[in-house]
Amino acid sequence: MKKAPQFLLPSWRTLAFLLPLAVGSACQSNTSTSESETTSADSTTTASTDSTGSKKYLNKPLISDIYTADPSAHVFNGRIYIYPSHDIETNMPENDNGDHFAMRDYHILSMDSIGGKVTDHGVALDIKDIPWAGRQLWAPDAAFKNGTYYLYFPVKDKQDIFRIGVATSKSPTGPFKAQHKPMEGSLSIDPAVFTDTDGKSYMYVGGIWGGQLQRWRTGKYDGSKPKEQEPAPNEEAVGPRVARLSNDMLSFAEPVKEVKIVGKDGKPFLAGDNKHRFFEGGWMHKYNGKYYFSYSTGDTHLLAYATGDSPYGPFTYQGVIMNPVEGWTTHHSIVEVDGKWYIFYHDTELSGKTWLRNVKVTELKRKPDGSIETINP
Ligand code: FUB
Repeated sequence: MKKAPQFLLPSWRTLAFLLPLAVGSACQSNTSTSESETTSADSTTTASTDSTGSKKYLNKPLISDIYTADPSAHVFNGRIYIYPSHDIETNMPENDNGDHFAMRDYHILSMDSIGGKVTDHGVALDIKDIPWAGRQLWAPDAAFKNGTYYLYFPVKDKQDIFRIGVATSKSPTGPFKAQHKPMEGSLSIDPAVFTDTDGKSYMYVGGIWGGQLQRWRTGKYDGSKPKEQEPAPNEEAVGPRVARLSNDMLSFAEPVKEVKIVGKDGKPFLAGDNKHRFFEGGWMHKYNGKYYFSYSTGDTHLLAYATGDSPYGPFTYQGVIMNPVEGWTTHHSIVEVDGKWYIFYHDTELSGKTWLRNVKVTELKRKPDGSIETINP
């Protein structure tokens, strides 16, 4: 995740004006706002405004006393738990590597129902208690198995390489104790753990640009020429990775594999197709026996989804779940609560700053064929 480098700006600006035309006709039943717009100055997106010039948002932030982002939501024992990033102001320069996202701990939020009171359970894991960590605690996820809660987190190690760590607790809200080393074979950012109906758990990971996934194209980390490692626009895009987790949930049971996301023509997306290709923030949910892999398109600021018949894919692109939120990044999770489906997401309503975000939730609606209605946030 990072700001768009200068050489991408012209095509992004063009896309920003075409986007509303491209996606605006999608069915929208919960759309009190019109599409977000892109500022030409910095390629972040801004909320739409009403006739008085006030910004309009579909939902309010869930909490406002701290900044939170990248919400991974789960229902454990009938209560909703949100595992977000905890955004802070560190005055780091805003740059292409996302150095301005210099988070140092996690707070877990919970609520007994959608719309209910949100509790902030305080610090659940601090970077100073992760022996191998260097900097930048980014988007986490969580899982529960065999009486233990697992918190999965990306952080740069002391060599400045993003790895995935795991920490455990007997409580969904922590405190969590980190393992002494990162997960062997782990890479990049944005872990999302999905447990299938047969009890097997899988982790999806990855993010390009500041998330470093392109540096692993040869199978080994190569940070020597980060820009050149990105595929050319006419080459196949870099895909997210997946691996089944071991029964103890602390390691991978197999080598990580690349996930293929293909168009309706069955062909993988090209790196230059930035309205469709994977960028970061993957999430898996299962609905009516189908696997729904959703993700951020990064520099086009969309949440998109693709479906398949196996947790490994391939996944065929289906459409846009959410149009751009205010801010550069967009990140989400999808969870069923009491028979309805919800999407947790973030924007920058409280601060107006791309690195100080706030989490939100809204209902996710589907058509009878299982396709997801596009949300205008
Ligand atoms: O919060 C830091 C990064 O921003 C996340 O890892 C990305 O998904 C993006 O939301």
